[in-house]
Amino acid sequence: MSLPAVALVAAKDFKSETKPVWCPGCGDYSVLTSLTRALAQLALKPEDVAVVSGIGCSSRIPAYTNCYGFHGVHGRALAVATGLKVARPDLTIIAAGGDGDGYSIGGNHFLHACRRNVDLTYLVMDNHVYGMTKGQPSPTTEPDWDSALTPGGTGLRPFHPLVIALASGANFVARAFSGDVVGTAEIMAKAIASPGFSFVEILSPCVTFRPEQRQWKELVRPSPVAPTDDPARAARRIMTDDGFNVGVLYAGDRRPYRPPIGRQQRLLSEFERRFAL
Ligand SMILES: Cc1ncc(C[n+]2csc(CCOP(=O)(O)OP(=O)(O)O)c2C)c(N)n1
Ligand code: SF4
Repeated sequence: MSLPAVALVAAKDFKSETKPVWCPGCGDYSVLTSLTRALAQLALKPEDVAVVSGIGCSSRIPAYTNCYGFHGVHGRALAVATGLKVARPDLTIIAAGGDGDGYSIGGNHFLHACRRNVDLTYLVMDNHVYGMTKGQPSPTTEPDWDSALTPGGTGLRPFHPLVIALASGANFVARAFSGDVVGTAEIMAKAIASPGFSFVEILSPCVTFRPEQRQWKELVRPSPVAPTDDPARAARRIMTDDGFNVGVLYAGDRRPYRPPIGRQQRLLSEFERRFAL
């Protein structure tokens, strides 16, 4: 049997030489490993992929890959990722970050990225806390989480990212657990391969500020049902599970939004003439 002319890229080839500065035991290490496995599984090459992030511990991820990377400003990963995909449709775009970055300061961008359904994949490493800035509650923090910064808890109802993504128009919605490296890689590969906006919420423990999240490994289980393409059924399932069912929960068939590029360029002088008083 003859060997392929070009060697296939292995997962390790997607890792950069930059050593992560995450705390020992942080779930984000495993997310990085799953991402590199998924990209290798899809037979992509590092130069085919751009990883775009905001700010936070989890948002450091682009630097740890060998792909094109953009470590931007807090909450704006999806704005950059959307623009990049529109300008460079040939690239596979991964936007990544934390629950604070994506659901708090970036919450509005999250809604509209789902609605636009541009072909990209959004990975949120959700640890229900702002890790980088030392443990403030995030939109997904439980209302009774007692901490030095929020004695007695916030008392606020948590944001429900999966159902919000579904209601806003995301075409692929999944939940994963960082501790299951192989399962998370498979979910990521499906998300990347699915056309349109794919959202993967990854439970990724912050062992420093939420050490109790180490127990998540006892709580997660594979979703007992196959993915559905019926948004109403998906919404009912997601609203009624306990947050620990892992797998692809919704796979739709909305056509991705692909605005034309290069055809509608106008000269600045044309606009100036139109707005002249
Ligand atoms: C405009 C702006 N506001 C606030 C901050 C401070 N800040 C940096 S990271 C962060 C939250 C990070 O939390 P999350 O996205 O959940 O990521 P994690 O560190 O938990 O991975 C905040 C509030 C900032 N860098 N920029
Ligand atoms: S503070 Fe939390 S989220 Fe940040 S690197 Fe440490 S364990 Fe991970």
